[in-house]
Amino acid sequence: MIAPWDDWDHVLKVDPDKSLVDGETFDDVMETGTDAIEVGGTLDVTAEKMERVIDACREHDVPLYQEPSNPAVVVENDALDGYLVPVVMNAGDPFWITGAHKEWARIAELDWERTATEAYIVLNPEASVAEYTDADCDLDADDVAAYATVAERMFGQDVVYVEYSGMLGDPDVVGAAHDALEDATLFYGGGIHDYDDAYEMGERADTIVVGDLLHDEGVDAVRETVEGVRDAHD
Ligand code: 1GP
Repeated sequence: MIAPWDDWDHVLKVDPDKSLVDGETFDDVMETGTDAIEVGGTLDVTAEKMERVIDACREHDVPLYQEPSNPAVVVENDALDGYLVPVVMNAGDPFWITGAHKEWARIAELDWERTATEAYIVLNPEASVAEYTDADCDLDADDVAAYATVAERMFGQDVVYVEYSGMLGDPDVVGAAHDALEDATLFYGGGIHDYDDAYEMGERADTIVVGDLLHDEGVDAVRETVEGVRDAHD
């Protein structure tokens, strides 16, 4: 089966809790050339803030996904193409593997047609995602490759996400995760700031995810990362 992300080189993650650079609008964001927008962020994100971003993006053709960090912030909005729900493979707290998901499944009728999961491997111990999931980040390339295999072969995950949120990761680790996968799509996210970072990680991952750069530097910088990954994949 062809999944939408099979064709994505670049995903832009918009944090509803952070503002855009002065003078930039969501119209500018949608014209960066990114293949998809993921609206998601930390635990402080509220459903209201999510809705505000989704509504600002709705007039455009760029696929729009919500990445809910917990069940309380899930929004139903017809502008969304779907939900990408994180599952953290190396979480120390099982709440982030099945617990949050169980709470969600019992309170809501999930829209399964539009719901998929991302198997995160969280690798920056300084990142808030590592802290609140109590992730074991002390992993070498072999460990990460093994987690990628477990995600795909045992848990049937179609997206494996090597997450260094806030720092540029080790390209060898990203490459090891990629080599371990048969068909699953490898997302890489963390610390991509420019063309060269995007090119380097794009040589190893199927899809790169850019986050803070949008809020810190703006749309021109994001556009460069789109070019970087596209050139790496050419
Ligand atoms: C965060 O992987 C994304 O979930 C992107 O990371 O914010 O460091 O670009 P950055």
